[in-house]
Amino acid sequence: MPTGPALTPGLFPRSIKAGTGHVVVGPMQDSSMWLPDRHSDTAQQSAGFHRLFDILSDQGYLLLRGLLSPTKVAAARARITDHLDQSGFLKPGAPKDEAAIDMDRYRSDMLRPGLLERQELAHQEPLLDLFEDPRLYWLFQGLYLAWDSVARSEREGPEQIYPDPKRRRLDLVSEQEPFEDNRAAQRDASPGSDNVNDSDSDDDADEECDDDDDDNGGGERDDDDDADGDGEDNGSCRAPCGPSADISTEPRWGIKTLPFKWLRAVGPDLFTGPHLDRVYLSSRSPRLLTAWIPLGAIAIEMGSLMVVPGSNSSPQFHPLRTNYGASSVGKDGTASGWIASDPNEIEGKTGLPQDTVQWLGADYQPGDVCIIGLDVLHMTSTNTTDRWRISCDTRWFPAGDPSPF
Ligand SMILES: O=C(O)CCC(=O)C(=O)O
Ligand SMILES: [Fe+2]
Repeated sequence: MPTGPALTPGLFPRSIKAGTGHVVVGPMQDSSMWLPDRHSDTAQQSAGFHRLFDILSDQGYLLLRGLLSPTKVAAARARITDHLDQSGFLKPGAPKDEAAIDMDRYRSDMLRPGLLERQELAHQEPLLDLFEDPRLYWLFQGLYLAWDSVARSEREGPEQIYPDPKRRRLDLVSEQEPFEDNRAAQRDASPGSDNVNDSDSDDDADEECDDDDDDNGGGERDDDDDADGDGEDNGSCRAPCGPSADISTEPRWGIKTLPFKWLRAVGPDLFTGPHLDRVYLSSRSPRLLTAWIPLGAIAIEMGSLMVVPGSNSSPQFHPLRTNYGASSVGKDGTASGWIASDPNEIEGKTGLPQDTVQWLGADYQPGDVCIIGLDVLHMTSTNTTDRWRISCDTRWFPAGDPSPF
């Protein structure tokens, strides 16, 4: 078992291993109290989503505890642990649900689950049911409506919230959609029905992927920054270019989600290094948001998503956003896109004043989701346990915006 600093799980702030260094992590704030009641009227729902959008714009993240059904998370997790078991990645004799690692095998060979390349697995029913849960569509619809409304009022002065009756789709979501039956609803959705946005941008999912020098399925990092040496499932948000990248996805309620799912089983010593998603995910889709979904309980020590609050908005981080953030990496196979493997090196490498970078994290529970935008500095802590960290990043954008790929 890897060693780390003394741990006091559950208490914040606490010192944890992050990348190749150690940092002190404070607690992320749970914003789920601002989630409106799905059955409340449109004005109440939009007020809740405006509040959530404000927090996201200011802090760069939303921790939404209990957004998704823990039962659905358990079903998705069981599908992955079955797969890991059948592929020989679980410790023999240990309860499957623990996702305990056969450490001898882990240390002696370099075989890894490579879930990023298993898009057909990510698209199996219990997984896709979770990754494209109607609650996520509902959440992103509310956030993007708030975003539109704020942008409009910045352009045109203060306005009533959602005065345009065509935008009052929140009613449709809460009254007409069977929330527990999302896949069936999605299959039945047809252009022109009430559940589907009438945007004319449906061709964007079919656009050709030009990432021809990168066939790694969207996530492995490159060797020059590979602190742990194997680059497996600890990687970046690199553009997908594989068999599933061109599966078209129907817009629903004016929202699209990328069919590529960044499904990960991350082993001991591994992590995703500090980065902004903007460097991976093309600015063609500038309002792209990510929902990071833990498939099970993930304490920080198992390798969970951490953010630097305000790094997306604060003037202090302007140099980071405009220099590093404006670069585009991951296509030429030479740069991993991480700022550093040790988060303590970020200030030195980017010219920020010392101690500017303060991390927040969480011990995630099944059903919790973390939403991040393109410009918030984030990474994952290092997995210091002997279990697989299983999670998925899913990407969302308004159906009228261009697809990032
Ligand atoms: O889960 C991970 O390892 C990386 C997550 C991430 O960087 C993201 O969701 O954008
Ligand atoms: Fe990321």
